[in-house]
Amino acid sequence: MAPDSWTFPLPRGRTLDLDRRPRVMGVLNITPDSFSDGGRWLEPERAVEHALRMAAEGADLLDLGAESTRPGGGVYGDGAPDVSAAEELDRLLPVLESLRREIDLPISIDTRKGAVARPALEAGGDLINDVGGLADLELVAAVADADCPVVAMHSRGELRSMQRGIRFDDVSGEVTHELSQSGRRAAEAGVSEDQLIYDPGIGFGKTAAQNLALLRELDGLRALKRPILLGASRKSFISAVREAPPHERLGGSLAAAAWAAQLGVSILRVHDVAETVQFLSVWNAIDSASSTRG
Ligand code: HH2
Repeated sequence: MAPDSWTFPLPRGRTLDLDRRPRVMGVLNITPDSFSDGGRWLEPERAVEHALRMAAEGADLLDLGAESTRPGGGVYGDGAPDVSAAEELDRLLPVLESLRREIDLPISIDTRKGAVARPALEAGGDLINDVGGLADLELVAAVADADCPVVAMHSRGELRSMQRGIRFDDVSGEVTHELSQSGRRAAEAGVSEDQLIYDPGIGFGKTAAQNLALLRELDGLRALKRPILLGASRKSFISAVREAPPHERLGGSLAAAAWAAQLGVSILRVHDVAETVQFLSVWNAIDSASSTRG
């Protein structure tokens, strides 16, 4: 197999095939308070409808989250309140179960808790997306037992205060190093390296300037030799460059997507699926167009 392509086995004999061309992961926030679309998809029928729309628009996988993780100490005040595992499951499971009956797309579960990850994998989830960077050993054990892919996202400190007192001397180098440490800890708990997808964690414990530097130096994460997922969609660093509310950050989100595509990111986690799919289709078509020069 080419060194820059990866095949992840999924339940029911399916696979998730990744390479250095971005796949599109559509975000479904089943929450009352997500930073860009809180409350829009809290009702299960509306959530399922929105997920099916993203699938029809060309999403390659879906990411279902039932807890907002907007960080505290910066633009989001105290950040998102804690949500119990029981409440997360109450929001998540009806949507997950009904989607699983309707579509075959890989479904990722965006959670920091093993107590959510395990039942969600049993109810039809295919992979875990952990913004906690594999800190919860119960989550790591659930991933090891299910032998499923897992996204390990970089963050530092507690969600409630991580936007305070931030310091990096070399943001890309430090993020890469800390991600490799998360991978090593997970390996000690039985997760194989083949299960890992890494994410630099744009907006989590980083200033706007550090987010921009991290994007610029994203190819430093290639040292991890694993696929990279990027979640830059609608994030506040876009507004630090040119002020706009979250639902008016499509242009900035696509700029980040273009940059990531150029650097070989494997998955883009986005809110605006149709626009990102169109953008990537044209980007790929230009990239592979035949030259008419003699
Ligand atoms: N960002 C958010 C949530 N989950 N997962 C990964 N792997 N990478 C990210 O960058 C990432 C993520 C935050 O975005 P959103 O889900 O729209 O907001 P909220 O956390 O407020 O629900």
